[in-house]
Amino acid sequence: MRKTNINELALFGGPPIFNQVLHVGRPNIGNRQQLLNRINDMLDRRWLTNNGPFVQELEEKLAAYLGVAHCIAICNATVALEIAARALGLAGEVILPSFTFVASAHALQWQKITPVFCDVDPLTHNIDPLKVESLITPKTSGIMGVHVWGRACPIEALDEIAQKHQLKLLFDAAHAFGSTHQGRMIGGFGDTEVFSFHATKFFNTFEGGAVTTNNDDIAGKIRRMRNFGFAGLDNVVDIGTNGKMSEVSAAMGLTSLESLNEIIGVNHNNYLAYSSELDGIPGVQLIRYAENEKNSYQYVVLEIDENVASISRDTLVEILHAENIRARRYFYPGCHQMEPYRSNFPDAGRNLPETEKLTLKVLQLPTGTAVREEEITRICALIRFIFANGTKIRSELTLGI
Ligand code: T4K
Repeated sequence: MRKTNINELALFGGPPIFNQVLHVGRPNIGNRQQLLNRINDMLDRRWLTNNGPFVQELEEKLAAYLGVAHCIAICNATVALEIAARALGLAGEVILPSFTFVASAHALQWQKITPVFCDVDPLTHNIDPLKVESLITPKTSGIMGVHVWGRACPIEALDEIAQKHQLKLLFDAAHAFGSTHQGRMIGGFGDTEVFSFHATKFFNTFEGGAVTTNNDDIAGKIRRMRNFGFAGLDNVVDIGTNGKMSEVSAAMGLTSLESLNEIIGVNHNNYLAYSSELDGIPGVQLIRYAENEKNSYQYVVLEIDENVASISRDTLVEILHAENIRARRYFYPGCHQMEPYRSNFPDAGRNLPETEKLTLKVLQLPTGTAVREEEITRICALIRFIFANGTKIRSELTLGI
């Protein structure tokens, strides 16, 4: 049902446009029978975890797909970041953007490494390399770039700074599985890169992640650290943790991999539908992915300029939630506004003006194989209706207070 009057909006008491909630991050499920077959094999083998055959097969296939020498599967990306940081010997301070999921900062802080937040380029949403150098101190040991929305962050510029100051360079590539940078797959840049295969990512292993690297020594360390530091049956050579991926997760990964192109195709079509149907709304922009690079299109991101658009991002989110469209506000409010960083660095916001603006502008819309094109058409028609009636909606909200 299309809304023709603002009183029909669910926020004002009308029925929601969808009966069931549409989520951002609804998991993509590959071929169910293939997955069940693999789980049967796994049960027959009675090999459930600890570097089992599915994990090894997944690692080989991922390394080949990414064109990288080593891929080490881990139980999730947060632990993978922790292990990568430790394997690289990071300590003291590490520079990273505040505009990222809080796991990027927590993975450092968890090991008593201080995250130093850098501002972003408002055009790319990625770390601004021009602002990195001024944050380097004698305590800095590394830089963590984040490929936000799967769009490569400024790899060459960060690499140049890292080399000049002898810093380690790692990338949080949680969003960037399947993305390229100048035609090369993300995964082989810097000292290490870290992927997330969480259920909400377009390619998932239920929970999971991986570290990739072309460096044999680092790969060896990460393999040991993932398994308590064991270098042989009874020989522990280093501090380690339990970062192992289970066989059932790897079975899901192998199955997801078989549907990878199909899932990316659906995401791409969804992205194109959103782009054309939301085109031309004043103050509203869908972020664009370069056509000459690969991307998974798993994030449909709207940027709303409150000075031009008829309503704010937060009002739009409130209206959409009432209609059962669970749009998200990644990454609001920015890591520096979350604990313990907010208390540790109360003045951080002063150096992060672009981050602070960006966190108030962006939202993500549902996509993936769980969303039908007809649903996207209805979401877009609703969004157009909301912006066309923004002034009336605002005054109705003010009157209702
Ligand atoms: N670095 C970056 C840049 C990241 O974005 C992330 C994770 C990481 C590192 C760490 O990766 P992992 O350690 O997680 O591997 C979600 C995800 O949990 C998180 O993985 C992701 N980034 C982040 C951007 O989003 P939440 O707290 O928003 O998740 P949640 O539970 O609200 O789920 C999101 C939506 O998905 C909900 O609307 C419901 C839906 N959903 C979720 C699950 C798990 C389903 O429909 N089915 C499901 O099974 O963090």
